[in-house]
Amino acid sequence: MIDDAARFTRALVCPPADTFANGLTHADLGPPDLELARAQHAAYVEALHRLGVAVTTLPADPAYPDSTFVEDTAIVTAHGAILCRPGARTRAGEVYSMHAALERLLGHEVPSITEPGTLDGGDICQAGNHFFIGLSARTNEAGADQLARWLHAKGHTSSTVSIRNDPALLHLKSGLTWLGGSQLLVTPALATRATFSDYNLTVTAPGEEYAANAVLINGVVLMAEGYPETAARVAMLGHRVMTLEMSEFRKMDGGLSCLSIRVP
Ligand code: CIR
Repeated sequence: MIDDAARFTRALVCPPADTFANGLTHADLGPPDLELARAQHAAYVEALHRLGVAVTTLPADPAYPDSTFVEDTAIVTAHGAILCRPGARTRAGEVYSMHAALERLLGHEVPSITEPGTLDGGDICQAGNHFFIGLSARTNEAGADQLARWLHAKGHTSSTVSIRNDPALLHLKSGLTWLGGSQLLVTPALATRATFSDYNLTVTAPGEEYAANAVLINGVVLMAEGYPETAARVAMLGHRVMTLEMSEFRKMDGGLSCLSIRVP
């Protein structure tokens, strides 16, 4: 049975721009290969199509090298959408094109996180009706508080999880994925957090922490290619797993979830 919160009919994406290699990164894995990144992005879009998702593609904007990581610009739930206010200065302007695209797609006005709040979509993990809100170098308390109030008004619950002492995680979802029901996929560092104690945790295999960022969509778990032990652990839960090459996005600190905004 597919969890309602993991059913999606539409998604928004944005292919890597010519300036992709100028984006923010601490990965130390060398510069990305733009053509390969574009091929990997195309395969990602193709996978969404195969899962029954209608994909809206925003034009690549060279003014924003990180704009392919669309997930950071908005939160979309079955009850509406809210625009983020990205914590990195160079990414702030990415929200304008997303705002227009979302309002067009949803057919209604989309509110926004406002100053002094900052919030990146990568810090927001929906787990059914509950939302984990990561407090990070990008998402501050004011942003988390604004989102929590918006979510509660829509009937959702939420709680915050600080990742500020975990330098390996850029965003909360860099180390956390909801796999439906009470299942979470987590890195070893997050597995010890009391906030997840009521969940069934699948922990990434040693050296495979990058695989913690995955997406459950229409009954399939999309995972990064190259992390076989973690993929096997997820499959052991009974999930259908589909893997995608993400090497060029990893070089820019991006995970699989960052490449799309999924819309119910
Ligand atoms: C950044 O540092 O903002 C981008 N280079 C990577 C963003 C990845 N987004 C995500 O994990 N949600």
